[in-house]
Amino acid sequence: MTTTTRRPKIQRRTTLPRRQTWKALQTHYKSMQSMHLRTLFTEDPQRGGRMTMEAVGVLLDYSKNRITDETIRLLVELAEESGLREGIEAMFRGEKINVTENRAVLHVALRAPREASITVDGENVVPKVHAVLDQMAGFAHRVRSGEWKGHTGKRIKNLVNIGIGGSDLGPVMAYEALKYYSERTMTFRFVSNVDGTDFAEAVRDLQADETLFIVSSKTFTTLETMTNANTARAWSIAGLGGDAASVAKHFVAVSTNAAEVAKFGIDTANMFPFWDWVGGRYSMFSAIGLSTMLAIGSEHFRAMLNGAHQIDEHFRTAPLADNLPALMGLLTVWYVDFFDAETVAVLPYEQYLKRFPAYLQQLTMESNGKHVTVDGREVSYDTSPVYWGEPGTNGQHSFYQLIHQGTRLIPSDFIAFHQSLNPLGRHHELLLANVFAQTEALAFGKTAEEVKNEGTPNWLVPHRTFEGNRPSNTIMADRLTPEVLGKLIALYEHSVFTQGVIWNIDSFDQWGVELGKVLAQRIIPELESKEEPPLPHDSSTNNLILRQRARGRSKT
Ligand code: G6Q
Repeated sequence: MTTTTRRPKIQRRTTLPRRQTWKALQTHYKSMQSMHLRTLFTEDPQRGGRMTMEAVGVLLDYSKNRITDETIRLLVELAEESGLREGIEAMFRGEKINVTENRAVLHVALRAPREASITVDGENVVPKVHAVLDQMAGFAHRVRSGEWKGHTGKRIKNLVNIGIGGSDLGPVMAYEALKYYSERTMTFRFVSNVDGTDFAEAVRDLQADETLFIVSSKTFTTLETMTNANTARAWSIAGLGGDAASVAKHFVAVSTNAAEVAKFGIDTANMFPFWDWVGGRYSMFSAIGLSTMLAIGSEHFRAMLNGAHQIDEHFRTAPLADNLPALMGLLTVWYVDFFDAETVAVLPYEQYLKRFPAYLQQLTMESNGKHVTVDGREVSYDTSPVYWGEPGTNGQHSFYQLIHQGTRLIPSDFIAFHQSLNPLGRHHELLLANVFAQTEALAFGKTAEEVKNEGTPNWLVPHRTFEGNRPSNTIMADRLTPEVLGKLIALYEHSVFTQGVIWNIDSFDQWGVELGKVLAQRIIPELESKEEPPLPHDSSTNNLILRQRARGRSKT
């Protein structure tokens, strides 16, 4: 992790709660606090249409939010006052907006068209991006066509991506999301956890002579990834008759760290680079997406980039009031800081998006889970909510109970597609009927009177009453294509950016995650050493270590 000792120049902004618009929003909130969505919809029969926006083929119906035109006006004003416009421009200009790591934040350059120009430290990075994309495309073609042979001359049939966090969650999510478009004659596996079970289960039915490993790590020093990579190398060499030269045909690397890649024994000719201005959780459109490209082919991969680029341009150019990601980010701020919402549910009604909530957890919470502003002052307001979710309709049969009738307010994003990739009988109509029914029920509920009129005995009425007024967004596109997936990801990335600008935090560092990377290092030798080690921890940690030494198998 690079840091500079000199504090960078940071523009000090008026503390958020002292801003005029923030105060105006507080006053406005008082009038909205008990305003019911039933009233808002009754008073304005056109609301559903009026509060629906479409941009580059993505529809956002935000009418079922606890807002009025005045709320939007104030939130947009807050965004202007907080410098969202300037923030967007600074990001696209390649300024080092990740101040604590002194880095530019340019995932948008990863999906810029060939002819674009985006400069970092005076260098146009777009040609480099396209050179790597071309390198990836050439490699993907050779593997998919069977031209790339394994050490024994066999065709590669299995692909295992080894990586963790940002070097895993995007690739897994994209593979699952785009499985429909994937090369079905190949098997794709993803190993992330240092728990040996992850590796063991991933390769148990694979043959080493048909298996290619992609070691994906920005730093190429991450404990989990390097442990799994070493285990994979041993497994692969053992399965290939003990010939270490086989590594050249069965291992490639994706990294920013050529020296460590070479040290591991992977020829840097088989390395796909990216750059320090690509954050881990923003890296799935870089070479970290190599497994995605191998699965879906380079044309589909480029379509995904193109989709993300369309949202980038929309975010950069659309007026804030008509700007999908900006609006989504501002609505999150509205619920978190005024309604005290602690979580946001993301509910994709698309089985292929089953890993999308897990991917979003990292994107949102690692980005905006911060308690100090960019200039190091403690915030006096809440920042990132907890994001969570599961695909519908499954969730309806479990945790939706709490969203409907619990004591917490959980703003929810419903994601759905007009067309199914697997149109079977009535399945898709039933699926979509559930999306629309859920958002309707959450917003409007069922009054005690309605429940009574159904003949419900009095004592049961409170249990069967739904107060409603539970906010939701409905996000729709025609069908889940690589291009649409690119759009969805960019939509949330920029929503996260918008939130970060309002909260005046660095959305692009992750010191809490860095801490996790060093903490275990101290305990590893205490578990592994033959001699009884001196244990300097608290009594609980010392006891746990002693018990593990006595009962675990790690003692050698
Ligand atoms: C992402 C985080 C983190 C990172 C992993 C893997 O923004 O920094 O999730 O991606 O820790 O790091 P490497 O790619 O360096 O192995």
